[in-house]
Amino acid sequence: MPATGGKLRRIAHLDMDAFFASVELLRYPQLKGLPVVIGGARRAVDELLLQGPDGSGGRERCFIPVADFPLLKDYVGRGVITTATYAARQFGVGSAMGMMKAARLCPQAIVLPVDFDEVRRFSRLFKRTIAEIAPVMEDRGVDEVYIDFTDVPGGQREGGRVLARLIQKSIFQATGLTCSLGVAPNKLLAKMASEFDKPNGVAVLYEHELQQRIWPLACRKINGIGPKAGEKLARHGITTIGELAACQKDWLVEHFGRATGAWLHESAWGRDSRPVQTHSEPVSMSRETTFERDLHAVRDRRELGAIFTSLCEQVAADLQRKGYVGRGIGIKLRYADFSTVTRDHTLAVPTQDAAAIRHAAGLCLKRAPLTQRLRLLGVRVGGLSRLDNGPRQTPPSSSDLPAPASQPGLF
Ligand code: DCP
Ligand code: MG
Repeated sequence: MPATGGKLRRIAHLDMDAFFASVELLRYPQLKGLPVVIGGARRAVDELLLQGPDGSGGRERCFIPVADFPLLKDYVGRGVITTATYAARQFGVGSAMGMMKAARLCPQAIVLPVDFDEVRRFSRLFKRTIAEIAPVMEDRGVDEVYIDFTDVPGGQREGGRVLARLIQKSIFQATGLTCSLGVAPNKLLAKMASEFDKPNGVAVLYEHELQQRIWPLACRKINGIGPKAGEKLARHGITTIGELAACQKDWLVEHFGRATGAWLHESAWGRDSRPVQTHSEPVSMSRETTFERDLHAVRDRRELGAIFTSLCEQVAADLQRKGYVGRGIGIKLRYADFSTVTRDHTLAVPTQDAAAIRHAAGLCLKRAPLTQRLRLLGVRVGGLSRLDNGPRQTPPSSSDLPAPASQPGLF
């Protein structure tokens, strides 16, 4: 699509490589090149490592011998892997995989917990570095952004490759971290292209390459086609983007509804006119945790209650730090059999208060089945508005106050 002044519209998607794991490697450089997975709880590992085997303490992180790091085969906790280094991925280990399964695939992998403060610090740093070079940048979360290259000096050279390499180099100098970019005519294609040459790669994609480079990919590679839509397409025999492109638009509208059907059609043909938005507001904030063992709503009430309260406090702290209030309080429960339910409650007055969130989340919980054991609990606050220009926060009315601590059958 031609942009103003006869220039081609060039949009980049940048995604950090193995982000949480790479951040850990910065402080433990002795682990470079080794299989490392991120998951589990922070403090215990840190303290053990810094103390050393004899408990004498005071060790510098970069001098801790590799042999002292905890291995996946010895990991006793549960939960899923957040991410893995590329060395670990060679063993088939990856994001969202259960720790137990990962331990079978790569028992010798070193396991480290995530440090969110550190991750956030590097997230800010790499985004600031980009913004100094190319100011039209859209923040898409902790490790990815879209950048409009169209009017940036060098943004048109070699289809954007020159500017992409400059950004990579600048980020590496500022942080020691690598990233990958896709540069394409729009956000949809750039997002797909940024995966082409991971890690530390740049992929430049032109409109005329759609058939050759995009159509062979699985439909799920289109950002927005999730597992459910992917399965539904597969049931109709559509697995690649090329097969999706071959579908009549009317047929897609008939089976997926007007908006989704039209969007599927446009996406398969590589069309996307969304601008790169420099100011985006978060839709929701959430915290969740997988328990060390499955917990029962009645028998483990005290433990669950404490975790539940802590999650509400964490979400409240996130809202307060970022200056948001929200009205839509939601919970997520995952049962021992991995089935998942969510429940929501809308508050009359938006809040960022932990007790008000806890109370509303408690009301949600009353409406959820609690006969099976639980493996995961999550708390979410949606319907956000900024505290400075949104509705002012008022003290909670008596009906918004937390319920008495113990209620039969509920934690
Ligand atoms: N993350 C997470 N939960 C997930 C997936 C990812 O908390 N289910 C975190 C850990 C990742 C970070 O977000 O480090 C970025 O996610 P990516 O999907 O970009 O994965 P990585 O950056 O780790 O690897 P890649 O090199 O494939 O981008
Ligand atoms: Mg990434």
